[in-house]
Amino acid sequence: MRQHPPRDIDGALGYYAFAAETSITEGTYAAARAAMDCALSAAEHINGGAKAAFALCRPPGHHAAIDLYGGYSFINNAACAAERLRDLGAARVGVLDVDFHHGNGTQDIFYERGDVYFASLHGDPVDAFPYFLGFADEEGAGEGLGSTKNYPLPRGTEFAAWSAAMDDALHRIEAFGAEALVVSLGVDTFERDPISTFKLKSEDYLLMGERLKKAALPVVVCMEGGYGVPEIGLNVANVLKGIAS
Ligand code: 5XA
Ligand code: ZN
Repeated sequence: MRQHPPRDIDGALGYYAFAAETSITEGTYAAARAAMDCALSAAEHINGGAKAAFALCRPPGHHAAIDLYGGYSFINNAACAAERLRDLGAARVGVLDVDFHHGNGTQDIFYERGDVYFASLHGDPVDAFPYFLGFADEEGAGEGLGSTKNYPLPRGTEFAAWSAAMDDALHRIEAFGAEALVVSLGVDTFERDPISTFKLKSEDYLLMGERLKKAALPVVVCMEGGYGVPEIGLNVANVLKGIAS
């Protein structure tokens, strides 16, 4: 129980941070705010009739929880998009997180909500960031019980096993009755991503996009992680091509 946020900046930094790698600089708020606005615009595009919209959010957002930052995330762009879709009339929204890292922030935000289904495929938190959430036995609580689904996957996971999990997640989102979908897209699932351990190949991202298209829901794609390799753009473009095919 933590009921008294410190007034002192050093204390506040520790109080609101769940990880130690995320710096705050002079431009951080403006950038985080712009990323959120980008996600909100994407949500408004699909509410206006577009089948899909891509929000190239930087910084990313899926680790930002109700009152915690970390993992380079300050404002949860995908959660803001989902909430905007709800405000604009979607009765139920699905959020599918396909970044290598669990979307702990998104899960936290919607954990007790029965109107937003959150599913995440990610490295097993036993040995992958963000470590503290993302286990298979986290299923939501209160009105949200049954609206959270985690797929922790082992090191070295290849597309066959990965896509079977995505298929299951999309079936659940469909069964939930989602009227719109928000995808937290990280391409740090790529085989040569320097900080992750999955083994997806560039051509797999095309298949990922085609499967998302098959879900036949208007979709907002929010950019999350992906690091240090020249294939980042290709992999993202392949997902978008698949959705647009
Ligand atoms: O999806 N999240 C990330 O890619 C950030 C991971 C930060 C690890 N220190
Ligand atoms: Zn990531």
